Amino acid sequence: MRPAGRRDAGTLGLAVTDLASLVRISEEVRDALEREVAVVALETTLIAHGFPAPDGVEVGLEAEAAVRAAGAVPATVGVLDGHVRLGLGADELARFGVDARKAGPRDLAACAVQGAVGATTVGGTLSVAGLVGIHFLGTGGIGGVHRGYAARPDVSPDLPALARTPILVAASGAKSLLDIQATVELLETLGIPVLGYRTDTLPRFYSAEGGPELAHRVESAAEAARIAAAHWRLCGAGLVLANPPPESLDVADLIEEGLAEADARGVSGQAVTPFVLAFLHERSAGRTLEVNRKLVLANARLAAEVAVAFAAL
Ligand code: PSU
Ligand code: MN
Repeated sequence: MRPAGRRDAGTLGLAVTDLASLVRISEEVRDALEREVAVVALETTLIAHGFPAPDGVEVGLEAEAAVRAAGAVPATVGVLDGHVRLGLGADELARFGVDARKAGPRDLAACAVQGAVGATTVGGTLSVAGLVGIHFLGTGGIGGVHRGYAARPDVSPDLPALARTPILVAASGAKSLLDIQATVELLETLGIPVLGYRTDTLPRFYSAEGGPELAHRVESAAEAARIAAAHWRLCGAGLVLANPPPESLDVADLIEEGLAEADARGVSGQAVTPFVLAFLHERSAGRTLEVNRKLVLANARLAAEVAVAFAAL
């Protein structure tokens, strides 16, 4: 096979970008998609960079178990051995360590062609899941608008990915270190509904209270599924189902400190989140880690419940 991307007159590179050779779907996920049963996509950035090793891999496996317990099939997404993959085995999950590249939508192709391990963010996972018609994703928190965006427009590609992909994402709001109000504004601009799951305000990741008011509240997974179905029928794309963390922790001051420390050390761009999360985990003596783990599992379970309710519509 010629190197991907090289083209000659006749083919314009089409042969080497054949979808089936680029995207590999596990047998379990393929079977679930064919039978139209509930499938929930899970990301790998939080496995590789959201938790210190080996916790990340454990959380990934527990999230898969939570999806199964709710009656859905997990499709963990990542880039491995030259392929964009949906559905990973335990040995494969274990390869998403700290050396994995963080893979947003812009990074998928380069990771695949270069044979790198690509840990997909919410945005990267949405891009891949959308390709095969998966409609649900569970994660910790989505990316959004970073603080200080007026000086440097650091806005997560998770938002434009949500704006173009018809997938409901269950999350405990946005990442804790963001400008939450600006993130809510941009979600509205992009036409992305945020449904509070039994809450009137957007959860602030580690803490359930104190976030901005939401326009919409739902009381059940079935209600969320019906709104998602109607949204897609009306040609809408992504939605966020905002699920308060099962256990609430106020770490606003520590986040300020972590961001200042990142700035002082010249950490920027994609490296900021992993840096600040590690800082929080360390300075809270592991308490942020515990809450983070619990909310990831709760969101995986909720995404699965909505997927199951949607399949029954
Ligand atoms: N929230 C967390 N931990 C994480 C992330 C979010 O608490 O590791 C990851 C998710 O994968 C999310 C990504 O999609 O960070 C967004 O990163 P960025 O802002 O660079 O797009
Ligand atoms: Mn960014």
